[in-house]
Amino acid sequence: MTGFFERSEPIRFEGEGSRDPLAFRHYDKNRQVMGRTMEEQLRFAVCYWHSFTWPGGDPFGGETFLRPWMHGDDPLALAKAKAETAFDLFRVLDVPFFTFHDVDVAPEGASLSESIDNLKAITDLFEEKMEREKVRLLWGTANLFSHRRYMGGAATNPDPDVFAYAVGQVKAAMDATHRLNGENYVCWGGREGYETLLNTRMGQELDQLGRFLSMLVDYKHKIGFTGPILIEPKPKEPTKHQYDFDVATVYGFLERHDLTADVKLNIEQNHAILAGHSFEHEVELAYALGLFGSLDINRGDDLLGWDTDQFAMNPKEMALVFHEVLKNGGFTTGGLNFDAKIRRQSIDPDDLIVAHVASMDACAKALLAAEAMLADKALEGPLAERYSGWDGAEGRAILAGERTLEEVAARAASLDPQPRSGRQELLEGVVARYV
Ligand code: XLS
Ligand code: NI
Ligand code: NI
Repeated sequence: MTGFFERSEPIRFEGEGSRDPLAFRHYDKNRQVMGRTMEEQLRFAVCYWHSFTWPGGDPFGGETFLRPWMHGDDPLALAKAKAETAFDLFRVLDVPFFTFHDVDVAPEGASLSESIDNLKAITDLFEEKMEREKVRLLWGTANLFSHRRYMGGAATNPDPDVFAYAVGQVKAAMDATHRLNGENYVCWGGREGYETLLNTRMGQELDQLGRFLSMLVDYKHKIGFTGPILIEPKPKEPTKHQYDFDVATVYGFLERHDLTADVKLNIEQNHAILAGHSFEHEVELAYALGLFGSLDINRGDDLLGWDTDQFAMNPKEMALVFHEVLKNGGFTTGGLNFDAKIRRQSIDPDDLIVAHVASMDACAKALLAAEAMLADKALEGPLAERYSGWDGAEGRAILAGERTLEEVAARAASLDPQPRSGRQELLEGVVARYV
């Protein structure tokens, strides 16, 4: 332990009566939920960037956190100190996974090859620490948006040399993820979008993005990386228009480039809201299109129109999402990544622990509500009844493509269908009973 956190023992489950902010009231990792332990169902991951790399700045003021590993002359030594603290947190939270961008964990060097060497040094360290702490990598990714070279995009940059640099970086991040047995590899579009159409060839940029992703898929097969690549849709921020706008848009893009077998989606709550959808909408659509992969768990502020990345504390919304995930058999390679940051004023080391504990508990509570709703068929029952007509011979024949327009029209002549209530308030009441 580095001593950054006062506490070194793992947080324990104490049950609902506990008032200790450093104890779990719902997250009982060994409890069985639909055939798996809670730990296996939720697959929590701590993210490196918000918890260890973000200094607490906002557009109007700088750093508030003053973390010891952010100040000093030897960047690689600082990166190692940061890793020590990160693994301290993983142990205290007793989470099974973590996630990172290349630049979160290793300093950028003066050249690409120096950056790659730094990443290798940290990968060595991670390998040892992961073995000792029994923490696994949910996914790795490359930061292709912070450095000024990427201000006009990475894969969608007008300059093919920037595209090449991004390829160099993404290859190294994929190699590191593969070496650490990462279960997925994530591509968030970063600055793949535009500020103004006046300087943008949209069609060309989309073709570049397609090439980039296709090359990455080929490479993944070449090195034997078996996990999926996950695109993370987001409609805006930092660019005015991000190409990976939402689930539906990415679906079209993947279909066009024939990538749906290898590329799935990492869906984030705050991004869903920014796109004008609900979190559960994006999750349900991803399942419906066969693209569900993993979740970035956080929440936006209802009154602010940007990606505030607050810790998820909203059991009702999450219960509906987990209802969908459990209904579909639970996560495969995916999990719940805390893409969430504590607020700028939360400057105490314990704030970092408390935030994760509270959110893990809110997720656990939501998971149990989802389990109960499924066990009682509280939503599935009414849904089955509402669509039961389609289970009949005629409904099935239409869906199977066995009826022509004329045949269906002919049958309509003898019908007089009666409207039936959608029962929305009844169903809202049902959900309210479970959460
Ligand atoms: C930013 C994204 C980012 C990705 C990883 O809005 O959520 O944090 O999850 O690049
Ligand atoms: Ni995210
Ligand atoms: Ni985000």
